[in-house]
Amino acid sequence: NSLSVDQQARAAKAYVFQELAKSKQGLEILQDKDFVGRLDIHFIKIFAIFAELYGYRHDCLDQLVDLVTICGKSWLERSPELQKIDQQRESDPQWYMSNQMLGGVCYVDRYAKNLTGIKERIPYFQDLGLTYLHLMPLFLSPQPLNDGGYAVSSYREVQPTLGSMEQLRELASELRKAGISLVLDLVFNHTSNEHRWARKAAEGDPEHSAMYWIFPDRSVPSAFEQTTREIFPDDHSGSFIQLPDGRFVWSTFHHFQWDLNYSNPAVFRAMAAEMLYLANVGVDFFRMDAVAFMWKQMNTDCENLPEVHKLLRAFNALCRIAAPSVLFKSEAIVHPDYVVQYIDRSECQLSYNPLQMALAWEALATRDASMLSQAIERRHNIARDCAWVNYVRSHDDIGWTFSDEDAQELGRNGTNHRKFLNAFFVNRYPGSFARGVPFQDNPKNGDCRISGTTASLAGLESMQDHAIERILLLYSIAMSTGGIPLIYLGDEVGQLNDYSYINDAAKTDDSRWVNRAHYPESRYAERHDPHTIPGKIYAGIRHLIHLRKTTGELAGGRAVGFYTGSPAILGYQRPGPHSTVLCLCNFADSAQWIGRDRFMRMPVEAMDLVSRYMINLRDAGIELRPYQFLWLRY
Ligand code: OTU
Repeated sequence: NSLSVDQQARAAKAYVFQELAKSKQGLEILQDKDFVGRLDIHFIKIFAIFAELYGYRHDCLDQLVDLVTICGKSWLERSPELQKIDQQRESDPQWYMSNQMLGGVCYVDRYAKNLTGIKERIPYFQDLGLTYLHLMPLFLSPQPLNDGGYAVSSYREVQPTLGSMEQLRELASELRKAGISLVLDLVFNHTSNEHRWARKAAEGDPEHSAMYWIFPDRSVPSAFEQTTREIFPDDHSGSFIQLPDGRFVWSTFHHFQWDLNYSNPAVFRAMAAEMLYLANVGVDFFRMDAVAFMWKQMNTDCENLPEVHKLLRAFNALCRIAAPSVLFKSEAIVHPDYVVQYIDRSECQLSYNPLQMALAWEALATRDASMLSQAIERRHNIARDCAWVNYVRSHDDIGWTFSDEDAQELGRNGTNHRKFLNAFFVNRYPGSFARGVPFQDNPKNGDCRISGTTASLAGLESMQDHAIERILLLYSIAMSTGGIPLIYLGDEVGQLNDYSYINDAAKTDDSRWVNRAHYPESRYAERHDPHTIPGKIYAGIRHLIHLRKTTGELAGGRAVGFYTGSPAILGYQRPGPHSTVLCLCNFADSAQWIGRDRFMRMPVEAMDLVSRYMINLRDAGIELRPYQFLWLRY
């Protein structure tokens, strides 16, 4: 106890090494210089976290021995191809900050039927310019209810209708050859009720019961529920569901998704093994699903607790040792103060940018970019060498996760404003162009979120003027604020809402399926015809991609605000080493002016990269057409 963490870590490492040396495999691990070198650097982090979370347990050190063994085995099994990538990326650690980066995301079954179909689409992905492909969860899961794959029954088996693990491995390698990184979900917070661990727990096996939060009666669950939030109230109220044997199990999301109990080090160890297994299949980025919920503590809301960060840091350190090129993307769709807490080189290097996403839609609804502008100035710049993943739409709902305090400063009441936004996006507000669908409308507390595709929310479904311009405006922002832009595939041809989910018993209660449409064959077929709507959108998106990839200033993540003096016009600057790009976006459906005084101390003229025209900044100011955006280099 009187020893420093450093000294304790050294003693612990000596113990771990001594235990490893007892087996043939352990000796083999210890002989791998690269591995031991990285272990030397990162062991202390893992040890310190283990000691904090699990130090009270008599078996803490033996758990560590097991963990290091898992890491060592995994490293020895890592293919030469992946080890080469590890090396390359270690010598270029900021590779993902490049303006060449461009993401795409799709469902395997809906977009391409199966893994073979995805492989056949690689030429399209390459042609589009993707360097990052997120495939929605493709693991074995219960049928037909599986939350779009987020109820995982085995992290080591692909859902048979999609293909096999061998095919996934092959796909990862084909993608790599095409310059595309593979992104897969690590559904860390829960497993399905059909996972082997869950089945054993349901049978009453004590060791497996201890992997979940299972209680014999309602007393502890009810105490927890005093302070937890209902996430999917349409599925069940509260945070627990009852098992057939009368016990209660924690399930934050659906009743078939059971939360793992990370206060048990066996769970940490088991999930570490699953993670490293997938890393060796060839995953480049793990999308860390629903991280906010991974730790529970009585009398708290059980979201974003400090222990979650410790867990993520420990998992990250394991990758640094056993799969050094693998990086994490945080999926925390929560209050912006919490979102940033996950972003750190030693935690999650990437993070979704839910605030920018939601506020871009907010600005379209209000024709006022003040909140978005405030967010870019105040909340955009993040930890060094970390990147936002900027998206317009995802497979999920839109939650209005802005900070009430930020809104208040601009004279908006958060609660009322969310009510307005929900009404606007489900077309219950006069003049709305949006055709969204409510998600998890909770009458108990007034919570509600919005489902719908980019095109339907932007006015294409209701055939309103400017729909295409609105789509391109939002994508222009995702492409240029810094970090990695992510295209929800189908958006590039104006995918509309798909209401067929209503007739499917397994989907009808989850409106997010409206924005999880099948591959829009006919729209893709029209994409090269500039007279069609898909053709116009596609050409616009292609142009944006080209601009992004040829504009060096867009690399990295730093953005600087720019006050335009017009609430409808958003301004932000992307400084490069030699020149700066000033982006201006008009959110109004009428022309808007920026006065010449806003451009004082700037050059007289600047090139608009979007139109290739020289624009005079100082004569009379600038007029922007409805929904026009300019990228001015000066
Ligand atoms: C994620 O989203 C996934 O993106 C969803 O598709 C899953 O249903 C869910 O986890 C469970 O696996 O509530 O509405 O950040 O907002 O993690 C989406 C907290 C969700 C949650 C987020 C979750």
